[in-house]
Amino acid sequence: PKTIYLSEYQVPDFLVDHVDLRFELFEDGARVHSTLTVRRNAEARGRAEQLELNGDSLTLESVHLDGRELQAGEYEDRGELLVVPAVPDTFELQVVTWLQPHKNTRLEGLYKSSGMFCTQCEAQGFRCITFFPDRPDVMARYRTRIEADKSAYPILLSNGNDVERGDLDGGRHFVTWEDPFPKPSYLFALVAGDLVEQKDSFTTMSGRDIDLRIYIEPRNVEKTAHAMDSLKRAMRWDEEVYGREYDLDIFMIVAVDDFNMGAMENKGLNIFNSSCVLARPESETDMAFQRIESIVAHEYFHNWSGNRVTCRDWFQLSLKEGFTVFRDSQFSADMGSPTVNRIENATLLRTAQFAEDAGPMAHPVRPSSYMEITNFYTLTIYEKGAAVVRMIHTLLGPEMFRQGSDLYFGRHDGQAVTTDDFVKAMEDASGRDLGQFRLWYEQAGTPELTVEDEYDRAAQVYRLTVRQSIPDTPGQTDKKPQHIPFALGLLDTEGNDIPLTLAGESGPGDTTRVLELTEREHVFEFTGVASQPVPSLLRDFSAPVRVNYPWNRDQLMFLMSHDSDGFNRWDAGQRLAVDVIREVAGHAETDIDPRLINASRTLLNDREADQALVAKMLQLPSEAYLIELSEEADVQTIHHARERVLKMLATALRDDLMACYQRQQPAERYQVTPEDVASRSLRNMTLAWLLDLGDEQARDMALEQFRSATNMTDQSGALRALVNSPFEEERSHALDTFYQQWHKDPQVVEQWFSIQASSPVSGDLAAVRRLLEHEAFDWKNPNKIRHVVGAFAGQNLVHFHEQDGSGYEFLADTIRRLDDSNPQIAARLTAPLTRWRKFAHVYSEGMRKALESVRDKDGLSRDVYEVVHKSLA
Ligand code: DPP
Ligand code: ZN
Repeated sequence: PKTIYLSEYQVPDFLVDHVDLRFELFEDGARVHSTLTVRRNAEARGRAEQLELNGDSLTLESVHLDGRELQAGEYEDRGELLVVPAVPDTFELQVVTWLQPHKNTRLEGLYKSSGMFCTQCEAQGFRCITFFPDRPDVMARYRTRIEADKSAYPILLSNGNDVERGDLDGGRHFVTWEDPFPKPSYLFALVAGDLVEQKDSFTTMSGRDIDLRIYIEPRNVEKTAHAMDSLKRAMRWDEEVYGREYDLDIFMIVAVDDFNMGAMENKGLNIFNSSCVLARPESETDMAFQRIESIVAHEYFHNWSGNRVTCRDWFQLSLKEGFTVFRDSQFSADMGSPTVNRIENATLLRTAQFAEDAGPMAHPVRPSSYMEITNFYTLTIYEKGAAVVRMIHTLLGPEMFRQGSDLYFGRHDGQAVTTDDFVKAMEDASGRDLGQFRLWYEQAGTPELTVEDEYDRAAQVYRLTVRQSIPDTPGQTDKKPQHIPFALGLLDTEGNDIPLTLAGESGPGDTTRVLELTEREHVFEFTGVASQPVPSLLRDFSAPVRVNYPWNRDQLMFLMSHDSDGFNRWDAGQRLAVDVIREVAGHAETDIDPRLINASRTLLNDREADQALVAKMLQLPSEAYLIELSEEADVQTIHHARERVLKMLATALRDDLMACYQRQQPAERYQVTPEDVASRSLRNMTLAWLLDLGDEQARDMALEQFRSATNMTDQSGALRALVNSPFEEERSHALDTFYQQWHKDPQVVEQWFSIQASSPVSGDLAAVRRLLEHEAFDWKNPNKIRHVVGAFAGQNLVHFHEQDGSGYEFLADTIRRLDDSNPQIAARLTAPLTRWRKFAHVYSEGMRKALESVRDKDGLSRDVYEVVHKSLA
């Protein structure tokens, strides 16, 4: 496979102004008639004579140039490229292709899922539909006519507004859609199926009425209300916070069961993985409700940050994804608990993105090369990209940031632009110099801050020395220091914030200050500090960096109870727990520090504190995070140390846990408020801890909760606790009952799969193999694969990392098997193996061998090839 470089970017030789598509859909295939209005790009004049169009897996039937059919020899079909050697400056090109959507298991381009036709074109799926300059800087207006059997496919959808419909011979019908906004081909979409329509409406800030529709299979009619509400909230929020109004008269969402990603922001016709849009309290958990709210918002927000202003090339992917994730997380924070939202974002970054940034696939937020672009839909592009936008927001402040975003949208509406254009708009609006800040887009790797302090009692001066360094990553060494907003506060002996005054400043300043780090080393002197303070560093996780400072356990306890910054209260607790787990790791006789027990007891009994934060603070750091923090991770030791701390805590706190459980009575009516979510989370966490002990009273409580639950959060919470308990009989009985109750609902069955595949108690490899044989498992459905194989390799670390290497071999087999049918999913599943260098030798050897066995497969896809070769390099 070929590597593509950002430095080789050239403007397109030809532009397409208009695309006219006609789809004839049949059971055994689809014929696509495409008519392109093409002109030579003035900016590329003098370069190419010939027209080159991308294609992938297409059967070409005919080519017409300005109405004349081209003969063999007048064009060349090279499979991935259609070349027409001699073309005039402007012309009309008509191409007819034949596809087989029912055989499309890659789920890119046009395919069938549960009897409906649907599309996925990002990043390069449009070329699986017809020959086209399939790159985001070619923006055209589309008119799409869909023809299909009327009874099997009564609903025919595409982007824009429906302008014409009618009946055809042979029981067929057609609908024509016209999208007035020029768009890149990756935003094209088509759906045809026997779907039910749920309608609502929204009045925009300028008083226009928008028709909102969600299309689902009939069995899902009860599951759309939450997505519809989320959509309306997102539409209102984007008007209020960003001044962005929806532009078409109709906005549609379609739910699809087989989907490689979470969802897709196609213009006016968003297509969603069912698991990211459908929910009702009885069958979906709080987590699903929250995920849906944020993804519906995310895709909607793309209408401006992505569709109206799009990416020039795929190296700029974070232009739309980083910004849109930032927007959706601002939205979620406004809808729920901002602190919890911050904790969740930071957790994802610190466990998964930091690991990616330290691994063989590390890349900058704006990569400089790739082989297969679908491998770059990463946590770095999305989450670190969002953190970078958040830092601009922090540096500029909300008002300037809004002026910057207004300028960006106004200046680039209808254009395909770069991350640099985004930063430039922020600079121009604010007058700030973000020159050095741009390194965040160019340099990979997680910056590390090492902080030292010194207190001069006589002078009442507190001196803080901050050094930054950025580790080497593949292809990048000796990095320049970055511009880092470093928010901090200082706590006095009472636990109050000290107003901060830097040397040379007059008068006391704010209690949280954002220091700007730009050099390798800074010394900050705070004056008028009356006693030795405890520093609260990187408040609200103001930058995606690691911070090293030698807090002792008493200081961490102090921060846990006094820090005015909720995020750092939580983080202090995490640091304390990490420290305690590390202390007992490999030492079976060591008792755990009573301070951790006391801190947890205080939290469990604290009814005044924000319960959402309490629920988060009680969770021990995950195994994945502990691995990320280790030099040479020993998974088994980490797992057993964490388990032992959990058991000792649960033993010491049994009565407090019982009391806390009893206090969390289910609400009358299910609501996804931060308070109710926190209460259910506490309820299920305390239950899980107690069951982990093998407590019989807790077992009965779990059985009762399982039987009487009126929502899925409580029912699956009880099921999970039982599955992870030593009570074998109750476990298998609960699993059977649950399956009988829910086997008709694929989304619940996914939960049932993942609870088993991720169980550190019962989810060993043999159990996982049995799940693959289960009647409900389907190798063609990405969600099923993710919930069994993905859950096992990604969450069930103790079993995946069995020292005999069986877990690795199993994953390698799975990747080889999926490489032919769905390379995107195969490449995604490879991620856990790519981190092999992070692990102790007993693990890393087996992981490397497994990667090699994938590498040696014949006909490896470009997707998997890139991941495996980079990992072994
Ligand atoms: N562009 C999609 C999203 O992140 C992913 N395909 O919204
Ligand atoms: Zn997105």
